[in-house]
Amino acid sequence: MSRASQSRAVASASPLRTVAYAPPRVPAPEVLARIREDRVIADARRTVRAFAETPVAREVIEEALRIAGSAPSGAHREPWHFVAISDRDTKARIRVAAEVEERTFYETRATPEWLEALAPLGTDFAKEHLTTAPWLIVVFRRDHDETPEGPRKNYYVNESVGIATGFLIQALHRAGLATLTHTPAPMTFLRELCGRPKNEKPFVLLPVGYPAIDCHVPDLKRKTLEEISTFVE
Ligand code: IYR
Repeated sequence: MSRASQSRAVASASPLRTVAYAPPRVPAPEVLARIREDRVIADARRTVRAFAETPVAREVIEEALRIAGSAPSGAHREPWHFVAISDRDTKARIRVAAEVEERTFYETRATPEWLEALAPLGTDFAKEHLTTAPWLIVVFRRDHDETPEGPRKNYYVNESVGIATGFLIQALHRAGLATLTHTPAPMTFLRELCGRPKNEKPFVLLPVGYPAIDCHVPDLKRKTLEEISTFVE
């Protein structure tokens, strides 16, 4: 298709109906206090590897997934799907499959440099959290959608699904729940275990629950604002 006929095709697509958007303004004197409050909450979040078995209501997970689904996405394609698992057998099967992959990662696939980077975290192939956490959320990415007219490509899928996952992690944290951003590699086994179609690829696996009573986390320091930002004013 020539450029001219391409732009004609675009021009003929009907524009989206618009609606007024006027969210309530935070009064100016309150803006800083509000964002600081949020920052303190966000800063208290820690990735957790030891979960309590305490149940978490399905409705809580549903609300968190609605928040994740509110993320911006390329061309508003919403190229994600979330599988939330509390079923014990399914969690056990995921654990077995993940540990097989992780064992080969730690024993053969990881480079010495990577193992050195992980050493301070003390991680190994054993993934107990996959069976102790009350929920596992598997985030899938859709590089294309299957439509009655055939496959339809999605755009900025990595960015979109990454942002949605960030929303999800932060929403769960604000509800007092901990997550682990877990990426067993390769994760292909998750598609089959979750019964998802071929156009979906596992993006990340998040165990979700309350931290175990005796949960400890590494005493990490975050980079300072000066280290992570530059202002051009
Ligand atoms: N997927 C492995 C290894 C791992 C990799 C990174 I990067 C981490 O921050 C933590 C672990 C595992 O889950 O053990």
